[in-house]
Amino acid sequence: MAAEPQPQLSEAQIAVHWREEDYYRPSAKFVAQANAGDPAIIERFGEEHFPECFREYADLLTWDTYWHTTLDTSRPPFWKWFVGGRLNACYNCVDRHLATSRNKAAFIWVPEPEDQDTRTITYQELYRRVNEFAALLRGFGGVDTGDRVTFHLPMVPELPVSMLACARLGVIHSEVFGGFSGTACGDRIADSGSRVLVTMDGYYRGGTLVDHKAKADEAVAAARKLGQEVDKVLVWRRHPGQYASKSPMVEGRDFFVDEILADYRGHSVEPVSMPAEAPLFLMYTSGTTGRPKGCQHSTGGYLAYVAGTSKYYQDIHPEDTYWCAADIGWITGHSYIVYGPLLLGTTSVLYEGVPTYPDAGRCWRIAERLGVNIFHTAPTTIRMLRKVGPHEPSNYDYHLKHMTTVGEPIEPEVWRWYHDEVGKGEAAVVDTWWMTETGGFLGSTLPALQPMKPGSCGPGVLGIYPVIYDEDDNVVEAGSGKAGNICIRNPWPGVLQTVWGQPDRFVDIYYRRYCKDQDSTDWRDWPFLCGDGAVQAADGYFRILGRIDDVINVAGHRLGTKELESATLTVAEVAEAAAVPVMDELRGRAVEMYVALNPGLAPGPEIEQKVAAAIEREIGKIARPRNVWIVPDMPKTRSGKIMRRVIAGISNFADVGDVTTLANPEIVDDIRHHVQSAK
Ligand code: 6R9
Repeated sequence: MAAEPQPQLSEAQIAVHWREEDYYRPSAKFVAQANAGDPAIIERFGEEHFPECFREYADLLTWDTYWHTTLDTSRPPFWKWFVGGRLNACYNCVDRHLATSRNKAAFIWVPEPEDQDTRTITYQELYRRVNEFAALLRGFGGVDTGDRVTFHLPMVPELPVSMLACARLGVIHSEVFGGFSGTACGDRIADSGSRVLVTMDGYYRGGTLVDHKAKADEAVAAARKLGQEVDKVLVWRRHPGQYASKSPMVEGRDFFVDEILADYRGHSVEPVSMPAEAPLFLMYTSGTTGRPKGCQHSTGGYLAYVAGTSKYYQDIHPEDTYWCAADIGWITGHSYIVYGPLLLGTTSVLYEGVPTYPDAGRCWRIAERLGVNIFHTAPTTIRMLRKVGPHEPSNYDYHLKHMTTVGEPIEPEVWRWYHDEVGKGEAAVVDTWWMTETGGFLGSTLPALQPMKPGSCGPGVLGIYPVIYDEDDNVVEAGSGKAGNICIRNPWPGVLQTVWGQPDRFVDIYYRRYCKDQDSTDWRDWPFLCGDGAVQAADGYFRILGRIDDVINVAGHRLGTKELESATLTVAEVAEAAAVPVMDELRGRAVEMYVALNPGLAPGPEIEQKVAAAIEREIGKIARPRNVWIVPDMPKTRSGKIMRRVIAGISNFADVGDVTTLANPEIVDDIRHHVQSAK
């Protein structure tokens, strides 16, 4: 197998200059009620207590069999947590709350459009629905423990129901973000080897009922091309009894879940007791090369980690009304909409729609009406809300004790708006830095114990010991003002177990760069490469500078430049393609595509349209480029590599850096003239 190219920090990332921000402190009222209010917790998770400190997280779960070994490091970096332990994820999220909270809301679903009633799903109802769907999956779907099932579902209660039903059976779920295209879904079906696809006929987005089932047909066809047959497509209906899609149901393959469920009414399924190390789910994400990778998360370690971080960093108590306005199709939704909050037995808001539809007050009306007291969202949403309604929150009577941000660096100015306007100056804010691979938070502040600093996520979270290395493997000291590659020195229970089906790639991507000794079974020799550039201030707080690999983070979604370029190359006229990020006021980054055409073809708007359409088809609307630039040639090194750094410089009106190593330096001015005069 070809070695994974190792990412490099860009020059712009190495030379960072910024002003240190002032600290903010939470209110005495918040501190008094916080789950982590005693500084002794920081001592308990000190390095000298590793790995046993994580027992405190695992003790938040109910185990069928207690584990005998907290951490097994015998086969690095395939760490094993809580070895010997057995448990069931669904039992922990649902069944165990019935004794005390049977009729408490697990989810309050807020559908679109706004005039539709909210729906409360109690723990009892969740239990019933999960059992029935688990019985259907086993009986009708023919799936069993260890099989994979792919979901392509939007923000509806049927998504957590489907996840928990799989978890009950020990079936590995793989949810593909509903906004991704059918083709993208098909790739993931094939990679995971799923024979069952669970989808929905339609869902509401910005007030209209979107036809979603059509994507299932594309997904099945795309999977077939890659050699994977889908036997059954299970279609939930947004309005049971009515079909919201124009796509025909395929006889013998497609089934309406609401019809089949009639045979499983009242059925229950024993939760399957799984080893702690059994995979719970796959979550695909983009990386430097090739196809998206299926990050495999464990049952025991992952659940312990999300329970602990939800309790101490999200400060979730069972009596809270918690709203994470992210999508479940993103790791944030798995960890901090579904598993973490349910493990703690709280009430969560699940929102189908767009935060700014029909107007800038929608979120604040929901918060007011439902009494939301914890709010979690991404900088891209915060920027959007600020733009459309900077003073809107003050029109509503809601009070948040705690707020979170995740997914991208947040500009201090935007952070302050979030704190002052959305939080009304009353809420503690945590900036949580982490990634799909890590299961839960890596860097943040304990809200009652560590002050907030706009623009910085904070120190490593409990039990996480980060380190920054430079390109020559030296440790970059805190307070040096230098940036480097941020790594985590130790294993932790939430870290991915492997890349599904590609263990060598897993080792290569995350551990090869800074491994000190490949033969060592000492975890200290195996730092985990996070993939971000970062700087550590003298106070120990980290400021994250963005991805160092070829990933463009658009509104919190990781898009691989390779995937964008492959999609572009499906257009027959295109000879070469390069994707670069440009600054975008709302979405953080947007994509611009540069394409060179096959000889003899003339540029024109039809080709630009075709490129945009191809990207939308292969990846999804989220990836649609802001501009498609048709250029006579790409700037290339003498070895033929396209110099994206140069193109990105042009797109952003920035310095393109040194071009002396280019094989065709004259092209730079040509492209600059063409692009900058058109912008
Ligand atoms: C959870 C999630 C991961 C990448 C990550 C980093 C960026 C996430 C951040 C942040 C600055 C934060 N990122 N949280 N950057 N501050 N608080 O986002 O997972 O979709 O895999 O993205 O997002 O660059 O490497 P994922």
